[in-house]
Amino acid sequence: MAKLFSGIQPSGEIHIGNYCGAIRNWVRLMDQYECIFCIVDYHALTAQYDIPTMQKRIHDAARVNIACGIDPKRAILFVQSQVPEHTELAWIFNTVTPMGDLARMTQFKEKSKQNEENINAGLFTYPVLQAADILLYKAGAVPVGEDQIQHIELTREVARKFNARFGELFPEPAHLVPKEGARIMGMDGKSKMSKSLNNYIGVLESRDEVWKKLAPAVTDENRKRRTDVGNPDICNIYSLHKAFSPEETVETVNRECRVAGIGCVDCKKMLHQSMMTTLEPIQERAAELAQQPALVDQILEEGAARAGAIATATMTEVRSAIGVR
Ligand code: AQP
Repeated sequence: MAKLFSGIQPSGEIHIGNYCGAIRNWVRLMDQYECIFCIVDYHALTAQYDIPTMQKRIHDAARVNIACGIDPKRAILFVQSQVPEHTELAWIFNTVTPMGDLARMTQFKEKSKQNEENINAGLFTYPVLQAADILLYKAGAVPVGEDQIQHIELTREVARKFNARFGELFPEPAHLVPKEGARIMGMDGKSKMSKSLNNYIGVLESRDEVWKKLAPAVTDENRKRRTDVGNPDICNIYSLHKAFSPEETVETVNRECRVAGIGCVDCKKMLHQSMMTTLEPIQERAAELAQQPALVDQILEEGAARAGAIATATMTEVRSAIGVR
């Protein structure tokens, strides 16, 4: 079975963008690939973070992933910092990665603008560590949201550069992007939903909390009154319907919005229902797991041991290929 790798940062609450763009797809792909999922805590070091609560965020990220359907019997789930080969391989990859390629990365440019006071070298070489995460397991597939496509392209470039210099060792992994939900926007409809931008709906938020965020959310801004017709094609709420609602509801919304048959509030109420139908079962499982913290720890420990075995084998090959012991 081909290998698949993907990761998520413990940089805050897991939101519906992470769920639609990544985790939901991970769950669907578990039977088709040998799956390796990682809480990438070293990546989260590139932004300012609260040190005392880091372990809680890591644990919560794992818990939410399991609650979303990641099955530790069918997939490896572990924490990046527990397998030190990630950073070891990243250093070696640094030596084959052109600075110019890194400087072109959209995420680096955006995050540099957001954090002018903390443009660190780790933010710049973030995609190199990501290439190491993926290639350490020789993964052929990487399910991600749209924002990460550029980084996976760079991973392929790193694999090519390494293979050309040291011999054919790594595959060139493909990115797998979902048909719907690959780029969930924040409630302003303008910026990507992000943990760090605080414009998100968290997977664990209650019915009331979700409604408080949906109610004022921006829709088609040309639709000023209830009687005006709307254009779903430019409405974030319609995009969210496509990610959460059954086909029948998506069709109704598409049709009725265009003739002012439904208003934006009606449309948001329908979306709210669809979202909670997806989120509430996850929330129930997450609440159960919150009562069993030792179980989550054990899953992560076993995951790190399994991931570590693969990582050790790859690094033996890498060291030999580059001429060190
Ligand atoms: N808005 C989004 N729509 C679709 N997919 C998304 N992903 C993130 N945001 C969206 C996907 O979620 C996976 C994990 O992302 P991450 O935690 O590694 O980092 P990120 O992409 O930087 O996510 P955030 O929420 O924006 O985090 P912060 O604010 O901490 O930087 C990835 O597959 C990503 O594509």
